[in-house]
Amino acid sequence: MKNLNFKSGFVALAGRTNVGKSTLINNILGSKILITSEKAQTTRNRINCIYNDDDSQIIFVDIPGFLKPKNLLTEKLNKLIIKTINDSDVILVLIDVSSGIGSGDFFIFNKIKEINKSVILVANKIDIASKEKIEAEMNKVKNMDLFKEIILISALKDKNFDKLIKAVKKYLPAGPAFYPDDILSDRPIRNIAEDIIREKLILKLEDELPHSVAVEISSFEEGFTKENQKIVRICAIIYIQRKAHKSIIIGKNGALLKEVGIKARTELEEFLGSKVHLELWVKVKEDWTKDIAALKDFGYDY
Ligand SMILES: Nc1nc2c(ncn2[C@@H]2O[C@H](COP(=O)(O)OP(=O)(O)OP(=O)(O)O)[C@@H](O)[C@H]2O)c(=O)[nH]1
Ligand SMILES: [Mg+2]
Repeated sequence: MKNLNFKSGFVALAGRTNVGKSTLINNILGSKILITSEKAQTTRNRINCIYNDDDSQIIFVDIPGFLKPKNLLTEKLNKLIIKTINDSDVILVLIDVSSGIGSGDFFIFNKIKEINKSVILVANKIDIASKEKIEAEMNKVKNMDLFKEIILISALKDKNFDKLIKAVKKYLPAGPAFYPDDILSDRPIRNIAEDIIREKLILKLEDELPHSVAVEISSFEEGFTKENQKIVRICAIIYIQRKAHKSIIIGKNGALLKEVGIKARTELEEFLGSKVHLELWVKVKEDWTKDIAALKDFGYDY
């Protein structure tokens, strides 16, 4: 029977880089569909992640964190953020209470003010912030009329998700589900695989390097081993923008690339539910973060 009280809509997650947007979505859905890291600019796409319960379908839209524009890539990513929040029904603005609310957060609040939507402030990382710190941070925002609600959570420790879902539902429009109820994300498997490899890579890299790698799967073939076991053979290319970075990515005697390969393969096997053979290549694409054709190739031109 049709449920006339059913609600459904798109909920964008805005916020600085590293505040825990992707971690929150993964843990609400109970499945690692998004990559996360303590480095900036981990998320580089807009990704719909689908939460279902008896009376709603909430499509959480993960997006990159707002970045200081410094090349074409960051400009494109910022554009994607604005477009996504404009297209959403509800906006969750995440802040990190442990590091505190700063000018980067206020910049985002001001951007969102220009858009007429229901906005919920989600104060994350309460597991590593003292009561006093949380109170001090909340004092900075409690008189702002931008937020319909303020919810304190820990994305990592699954704290207060019920309160958050309840708050989101209040502002979600009535209407039928957009997606079938048995899918978690609308992302092609290849993209997820590319991100899994990029995550393992950025976790090992320092400074600016994580921001200048891109991963592209050049072949993805399903087959069977001699023992008749399912196997996926994946060949991926890691693009860097300077020749000088090649030796860093490969590591001494190939050690770094090997470690990344093993970690990525293990997670890909879990994700794909089959054996995986993974081959990684490193190629230089000079200044690709400033090159429109390269951005298009990597799927970063929106
Ligand atoms: N202690 C603690 N750490 C958290 C929490 N939520 C996220 N983190 C950590 O914060 C880091 C950043 O998390 P992400 O989910 O990648 O952050 P993001 O906002 O998606 O970052 P971008 O994709 O770069 O915009 C990771 O190391 C997470 O483990 C939390 O509730 N508590
Ligand atoms: Mg992210």
